[in-house]
Amino acid sequence: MAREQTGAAGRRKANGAEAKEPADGSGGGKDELLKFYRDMLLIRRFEERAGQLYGMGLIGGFCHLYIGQEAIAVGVQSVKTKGDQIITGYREHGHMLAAGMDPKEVMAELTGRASGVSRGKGGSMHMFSTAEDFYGGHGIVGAQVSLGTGLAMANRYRDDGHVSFTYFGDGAANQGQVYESFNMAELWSLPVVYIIENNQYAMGTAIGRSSSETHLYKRGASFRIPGEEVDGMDVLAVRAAAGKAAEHARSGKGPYILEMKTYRYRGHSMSDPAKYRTREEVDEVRKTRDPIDHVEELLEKNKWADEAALKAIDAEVKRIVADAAEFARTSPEPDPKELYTDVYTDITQEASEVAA
Ligand SMILES: Cc1ncc(C[n+]2csc(CCOP(=O)(O)OP(=O)(O)O)c2C)c(N)n1
Ligand SMILES: [Mg+2]
Repeated sequence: MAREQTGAAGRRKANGAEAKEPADGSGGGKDELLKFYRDMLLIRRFEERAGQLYGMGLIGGFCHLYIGQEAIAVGVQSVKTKGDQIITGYREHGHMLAAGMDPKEVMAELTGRASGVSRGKGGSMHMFSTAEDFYGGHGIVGAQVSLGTGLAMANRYRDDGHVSFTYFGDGAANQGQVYESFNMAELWSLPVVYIIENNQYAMGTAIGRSSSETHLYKRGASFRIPGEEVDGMDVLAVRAAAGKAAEHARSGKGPYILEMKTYRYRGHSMSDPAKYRTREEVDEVRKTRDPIDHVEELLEKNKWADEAALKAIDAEVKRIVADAAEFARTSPEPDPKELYTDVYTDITQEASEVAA
């Protein structure tokens, strides 16, 4: 198939071994694996199309693609229950699709249309949907970590059993507010799972050039927060680790850190000189560690899907993405009056509701 990897055979050859069996207790039954496959493929195809629309000048501003990292959002959010919150940075399209948001609304937000999830006013980096428990979409590196910790504090205050899934990158892991948040989260046993998407680079800076401790799962040690390194290219490993971490947080034991080892195939954003890594490095990961190839192998090995079945899923996904792109291209732009909506919350209204 013509997506950004060379096919399951390439991975098997490069590894010199058969694909792993689903690990005990991590799920990986037929239906679940097919769903993971479809959900990851949807993200990849969506992102490929977003890249094309950007090239055609239909998307303005910044745009950061999630290609290569699909197993993380899909695996983590498979353990989410309704009411658990998701919050992340600007590389966010995949998290929204994995949250079940309508690809049409996400694509229309990218093209700045009124039918976009943030009514065309947020763009790629600032999408938001409390209906889907999605709290952004943040352009300030690391800021979502404090906000996600605040969401967990609200959960604790309401004692509602919900968990905040707070994602951030390897670059964000060096921000000061992350550690203030860690301290409070452990001190008050807040139900938050910190998911560090370590894709090895912060813009053009390799992690080894900017971090004295590159094993980011250890970063909570001085706050007594447990941490674990996870193969972020293996959706079953992600799902298993996320399930364990969420259970820890939900049962009142406080925060948990998951360092997901992953890789982004595309540039940091749509303009990236790509001088900081070699073509061979990128190709090697695509060939040997691709998260979609991995599930494809498992499905074929277990005889849960043959080539025709996988092609049918791809065709369905492509249709969804084509419809989303068409919707995003043809929907009207927001009315200029929208400049004045959603700017402030009407606190007088809220206060009168509380009083009543
Ligand atoms: C506070 C702040 N500093 C710097 C930037 C510029 N900036 C945007 S993305 C980025 C790199 C972040 O890398 P990482 O956290 O690894 O996330 P990734 O892009 O790899 O997903 C930087 C430095 C910013 N947006 N906010
Ligand atoms: Mg990074």
